[in-house]
Amino acid sequence: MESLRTHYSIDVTSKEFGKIISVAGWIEDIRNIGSIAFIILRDRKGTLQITALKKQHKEIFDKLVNISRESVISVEGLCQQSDKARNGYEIIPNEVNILSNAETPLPLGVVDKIESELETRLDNRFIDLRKQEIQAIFKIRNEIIAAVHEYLRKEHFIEVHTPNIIASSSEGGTDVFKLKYFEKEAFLAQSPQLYKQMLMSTGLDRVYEIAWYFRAEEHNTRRHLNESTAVDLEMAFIKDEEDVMKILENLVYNMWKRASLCKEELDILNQKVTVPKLPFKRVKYDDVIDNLNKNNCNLQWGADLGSEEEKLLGEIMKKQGHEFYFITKYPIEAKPFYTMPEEEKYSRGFDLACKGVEIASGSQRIHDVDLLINRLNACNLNPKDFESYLKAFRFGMPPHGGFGFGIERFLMNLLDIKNIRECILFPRDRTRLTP
Ligand code: AMO
Repeated sequence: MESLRTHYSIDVTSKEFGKIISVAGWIEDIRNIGSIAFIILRDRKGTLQITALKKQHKEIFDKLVNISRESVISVEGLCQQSDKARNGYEIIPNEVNILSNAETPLPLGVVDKIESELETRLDNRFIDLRKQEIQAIFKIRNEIIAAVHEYLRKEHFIEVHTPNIIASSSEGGTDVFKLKYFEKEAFLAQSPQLYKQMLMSTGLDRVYEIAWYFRAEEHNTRRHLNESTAVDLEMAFIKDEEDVMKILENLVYNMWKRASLCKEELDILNQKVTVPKLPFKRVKYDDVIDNLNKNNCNLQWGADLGSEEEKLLGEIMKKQGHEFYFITKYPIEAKPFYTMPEEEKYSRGFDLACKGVEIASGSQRIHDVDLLINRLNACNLNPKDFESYLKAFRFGMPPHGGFGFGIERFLMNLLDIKNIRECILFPRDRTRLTP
């Protein structure tokens, strides 16, 4: 089915040569060499050249050379082949309309050679996003999200939407944004954890959500956001966490594969994407600690890995040929209250890392309500605050598990982007609340 086009969004092909066509976009550049002017117009497809000849149409020539850069115009004119023009054709205008004037000076250049500071770029994100290399990130993001829907629906997961305004903290931690909810206190959800688990008691036994995470951690790092997105998933009737890990690695594989098909965008970003091989390596937490301590770390059993240790582990694993690896059998004390314990000290919790950065974490969950209450108490949480969640475990709850997989972390790894703020349109961090 052909998509609905607006009047101006023409993909110029050789079929248009010799015809009068209409185009519209932003003025990227104006080169006036006296008798002739070259105007580069940009739209979502790329750029094209408008060639204005003074002696042919003085009024139009004057109008075009006096418009400020980044103004929006529409042009009607003859499309003709030209070996000298950037795309092999040019448009000779016979009508020009200014749709919106850009003020001067611009807060940020679109095609300037000088690189601006990230802060300036984010302050002026609407202009930053006009750059083709920045747009490329979000076009790839769009593709990988499409791959998520495609793969998970094929595996019979249904997409759900759970509340973001909630009454008790979803991850049990203190890093929650509080807000006033009429007479009550509420929180912004750290994840859909409690709701996706409650859904496991309903018979909707495979669910996923493209979720918002709100985290009030005061960190200010290149890989943390205070508002981020994730693919969050839960599935019932599992044998153990291995069933969940299989879905996760296949999901990652499909997302990576879809990204590898974005040739145009990857070229713009000068990136190559190599689709990973399945299955991903599984390493037990105990072996990770041993391995790191053999490499001059001094980690106590039970500790969570810091970013430096994660990085070192990434290097060790890479030498062994593994860019992706699961860390499995975490100590129960290092995992949230809902994680299924195993034996005395361990759990059925895992992380998935890529090149030394955690990109997902998940587990088999506790489905027995008494054990869940024990774990809440052990984590110094009050079961009373979780009553509406616990209720769903009292009337038939199957064994289940799931994971949360950070979309911005994924993009950082996929495209080798150094700062996570580049991977979300309007980042929220410790100091940024606008735009
Ligand atoms: P966790 O807290 O480990 O697990 O989060 C899961 C994944 O989400 C991403 N992520 C973040 N990305 C950017 N900035 C942040 N502040 C941030 N916090 C998390 C990471 C991380 O691996 N409920 C569990 C998941 C589950 O067990 O289903 C959870 O939220 O990629």
